[in-house]
Amino acid sequence: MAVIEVKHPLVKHKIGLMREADISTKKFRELTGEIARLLAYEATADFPTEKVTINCWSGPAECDQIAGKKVTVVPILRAGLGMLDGVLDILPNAKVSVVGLARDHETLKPVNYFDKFVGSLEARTALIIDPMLATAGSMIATVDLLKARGCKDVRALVLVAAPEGVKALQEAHPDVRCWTAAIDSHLNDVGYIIPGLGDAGDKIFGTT
Ligand code: U5P
Repeated sequence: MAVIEVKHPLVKHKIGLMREADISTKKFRELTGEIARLLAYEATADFPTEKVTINCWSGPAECDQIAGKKVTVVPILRAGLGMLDGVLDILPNAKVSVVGLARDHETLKPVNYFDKFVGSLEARTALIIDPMLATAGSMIATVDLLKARGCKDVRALVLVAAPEGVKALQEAHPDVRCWTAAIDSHLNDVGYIIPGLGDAGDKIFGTT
């Protein structure tokens, strides 16, 4: 299953709150960050750990430590930036790579206008963040860019996915796992997710 719907009650509650039509920018931003944190928690559940001995107040103690997992978080500009702080809250040492993709409103296809990747991606887990998986064009293009640079472990976090995007991502990149807070009904004829959240970038940046 390449797209995993997180069914935790906190996630379901928070994504429901985000659907309110008259939600404030402040509330939308806060909930984006809170859900991003919970999705990152789920998406890192299989990270391997190793035993290390530390100097505890009571003497030497054996503890678990994440074993050599290096992460780069990859926000897709600009809406993905809204999820960045939440993910970095629980992965404070992660590097950040940035991909700028804009949607051509006529073709609905993503246009890559900027990217900046951290050093060696071969040894890193990439966690792509973008609030919406609609056609999945942006996500697929970002995975293409990461794989072309040698990244072997690519994961994604989105708030809401459309069935059309789920199918497209699975077909293009069956090895990529994507955690989502909801899988919605469908895409409308201009590529918005229904019921969805509207334009997530506009809501996070207060554009409208
Ligand atoms: N997008 C929304 N709301 C939608 C559908 C798409 O904000 O209902 C934006 C997101 O910002 C996301 C991009 O970055 O479009 C994903 O589109 P796509 O490439 O998956 O079609």
